[in-house]
Amino acid sequence: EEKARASYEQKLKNVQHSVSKKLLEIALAKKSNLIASADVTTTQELLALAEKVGPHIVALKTHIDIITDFEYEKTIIPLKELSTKHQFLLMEDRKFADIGNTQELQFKSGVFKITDWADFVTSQVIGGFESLDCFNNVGVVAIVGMSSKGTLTTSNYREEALKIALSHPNVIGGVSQSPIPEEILLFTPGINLADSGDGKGQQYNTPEYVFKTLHSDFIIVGRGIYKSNNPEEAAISYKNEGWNAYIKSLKI
Ligand code: 5FU
Repeated sequence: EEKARASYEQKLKNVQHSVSKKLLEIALAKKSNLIASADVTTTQELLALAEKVGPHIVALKTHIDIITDFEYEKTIIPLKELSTKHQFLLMEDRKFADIGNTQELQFKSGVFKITDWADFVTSQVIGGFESLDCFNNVGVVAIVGMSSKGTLTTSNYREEALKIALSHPNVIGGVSQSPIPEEILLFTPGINLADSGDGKGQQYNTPEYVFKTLHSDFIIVGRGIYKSNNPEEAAISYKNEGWNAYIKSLKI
């Protein structure tokens, strides 16, 4: 028997973490569940993309370590300004995967100083519960299951990963290609309307599929947007597809 998903309004009443609240508030205000993945390699491309897609997204996901000309002042300060101007959060997809002490150093030190600007980060939970303690000023999205072919995130792994995700106060949600308990938010990458894969192991689904079958909360779209001839138009399409699929999934 299928059960109707919890709405963003219902989730907003139940979530505790301030970052979860912000994400849900932005989703409702913009009628968007879209996170754009900015997998571009220069500051100029990053800022140009943020300017174009900013009004249509709830968050911009970065891999900040792929920016060739990264400079805190030239990259992060204007990016922060754009996030305020267009009301979106910054999600750094660092996928931390070490012991707590090392993750803390990677989070707070080096050139990126992720702790100073990210609203939320992704982390593997392979290092165990305490490895997530250092992220106490941001939200954590736990990697529960990956979208790539042959991933080792088997059902046993996912079950154990979820135990950590559900019990750790810093965790706001999980990345997964399977349903997860509705107490935390579900972020689903591997979304593309035109392709089913990328020839490098990525596997794609449509927004319609993931809202219906996984009860996802947020879709993450990379190449579908930033590789498009018109990234703003593409963002609007994914935003509308995602929102319509969400509305449909509210009905049993
Ligand atoms: F955790 C994950 C995952 O399981 N699959 C992913 O694809 C993260 N990702 C990220 O989402 C990946 O690192 C890319 O940044 C993005 C997907 O990009 P695409 O261009 O839409 O395939």
